Amino acid sequence: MVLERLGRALYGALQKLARAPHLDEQTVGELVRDLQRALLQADVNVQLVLDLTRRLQERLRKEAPPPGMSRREHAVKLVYEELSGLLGKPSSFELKKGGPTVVLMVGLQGSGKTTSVAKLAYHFKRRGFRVGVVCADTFRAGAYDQLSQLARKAGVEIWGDPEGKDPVELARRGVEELRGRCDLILVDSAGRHKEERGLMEEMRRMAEAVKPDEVMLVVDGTLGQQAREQAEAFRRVTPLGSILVTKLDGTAKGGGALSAVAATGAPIKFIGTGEHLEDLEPFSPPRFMARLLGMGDLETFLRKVEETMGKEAGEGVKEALRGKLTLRTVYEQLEAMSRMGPLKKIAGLLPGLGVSLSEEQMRVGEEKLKRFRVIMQSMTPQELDNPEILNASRIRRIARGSGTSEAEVRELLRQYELMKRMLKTLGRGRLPRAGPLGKLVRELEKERRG
Ligand SMILES: Nc1nc2c(ncn2[C@@H]2O[C@H](COP(=O)(O)OP(=O)(O)O)[C@@H](O)[C@H]2O)c(=O)[nH]1
Ligand SMILES: [Mg+2]
Repeated sequence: MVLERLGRALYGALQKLARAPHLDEQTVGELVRDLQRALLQADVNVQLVLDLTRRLQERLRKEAPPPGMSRREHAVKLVYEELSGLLGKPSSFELKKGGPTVVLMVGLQGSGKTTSVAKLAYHFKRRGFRVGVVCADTFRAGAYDQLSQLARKAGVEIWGDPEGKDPVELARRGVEELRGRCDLILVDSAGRHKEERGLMEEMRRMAEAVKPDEVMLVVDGTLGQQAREQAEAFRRVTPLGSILVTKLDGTAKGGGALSAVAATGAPIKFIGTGEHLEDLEPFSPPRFMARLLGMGDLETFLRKVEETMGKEAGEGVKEALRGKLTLRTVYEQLEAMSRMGPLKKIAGLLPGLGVSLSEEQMRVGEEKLKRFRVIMQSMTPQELDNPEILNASRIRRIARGSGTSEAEVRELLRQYELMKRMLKTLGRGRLPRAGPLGKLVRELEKERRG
C-alpha cells in the first residue's frame, strides 16, 4: 500500500501516545521526536517538519479538550489534524454543466502524463460521462499509439494525428473536434523539457490555444520533496491550476512529494498509485491521512466495490452497515474482492485493517478467504441468508461438502459475527474497534472511564 512505512511509523507514535501514563512533557517530547523521525524518513522537508511539530506543541499547550474528551484523545485528534494539514486543503474536481470541461495535462517527460490521462478518462467514463482524449505529443515516438491503446482499454474516444508536427495546433484541433460530443476532454501534451522553464512556456502556448477550464500538472511522486520546484514554477504561472501526483505506489518518498506540493498552495486533486487504469484516486487530505493512520477509508472501499461489481454489491455493503449483514453479502463481497485484485491492495482501504498487515499475514489472509469462499459455496441459499440456522449437523454437512473441517466452518461463522459487529459500529459513524486504531480507541476509552 501507498506509503506503508510512514503509516506504520505515525501509527506507532500515536499508539505510544495512547499508552503513556500521563500526557506530560516527556510524552509530548517523545511524540514530537517520533513524528519528526517518521516524516523526515518519508522525505518531508525539514522546515515543514519543524513547523508542524512547533505548531502541534503550541496547540497541545494552549488548547483544552472539549467536554467529554480526554486530553490524550484530544492530543491524537490534534496530531491527526496537523498531519492532514500537511497535505493541503481539501479540493475537488467537478465537471462543468452544459458543455465540455477541457483539461490540459502538463508535466515533464516521464512524469506519468499519458498514463494519468488514460486513468482520468477511465475514472469519468465509469461514472457515465462521455470522455475524449487528445494526443498533442509530437515529440515522443509512438506517443499516439501509446495513448490510443490506453484509450481503447478505457473505452473512450481519442483524437490525434500521428503525422502532425505542431503540438499547439494539434491540441487546438483535437479539442474542437471533440467539443460537441464529450463532457470531458483531456489533452495529453509532450512535456519534452528537462526543466521547469521550458515546460511552463509550452504550457502557456497550449493554454492560449485550447483555453482549458483546468490545467493539471502531473508530478512524479518519486521526486520526494524535490517536487516542490515544479509545483512552485507551475503555481507562479497558473495560480488556479491543480496537481496530480503519480507513482505513490513505488516510493518511500511519497510523503515528501505530497507535502512539498501542498506547501506551495497548489491543490492536489488526484494521486496515481500504480500502472493500471484503475490505480487513480481523488485526493482528500483528511481521508488520505486517516487511511495512512490505519483508520480505514470506507468511502473509497465502497466506491471500489461499486465499480467492480456494479451498484448492487455496493448496496450490499451499505446494507451491512445498517446491520443487515448475511453470509450471502459476505460471499458477494469476497467475490467482488477477488475481482478487485490482490488482498494487499484492497486491505488498506478496509476500515481497521489498514497498515497493520504484514506480507505473511496477507498471504495467509488470502488463503483463508479462498477457503471461506469454498465453504460458502457448499451452503444452501437458505443458510446464506439466515446464518443463524447453522447448527452442528449443518456445519458437519458443509465441512464435508466443501472438503474443509468443522473448525474452519466455525471460524468463518465467528469472522462473520465479528464483521457484523464491526460494520454496525462503523455504520453508526463511531470509531473502529477492530484493527490498529481500534486498539487505540479502546485504550482511550478505558482511560476516560478510569
Ligand atoms: N508505478 C507507477 N508507475 C506509473 C504511474 N504513473 C505512470 N507510471 C509509469 O511511468 C512511466 C511513464 O509514464 P507516461 O504516462 O508515459 O509518462 P509521460 O511521459 O509523462 O506521458 C510509464 O512506465 C508508466 O507506466 C503510477 O502511478 N505508478
Ligand atoms: Mg506521454
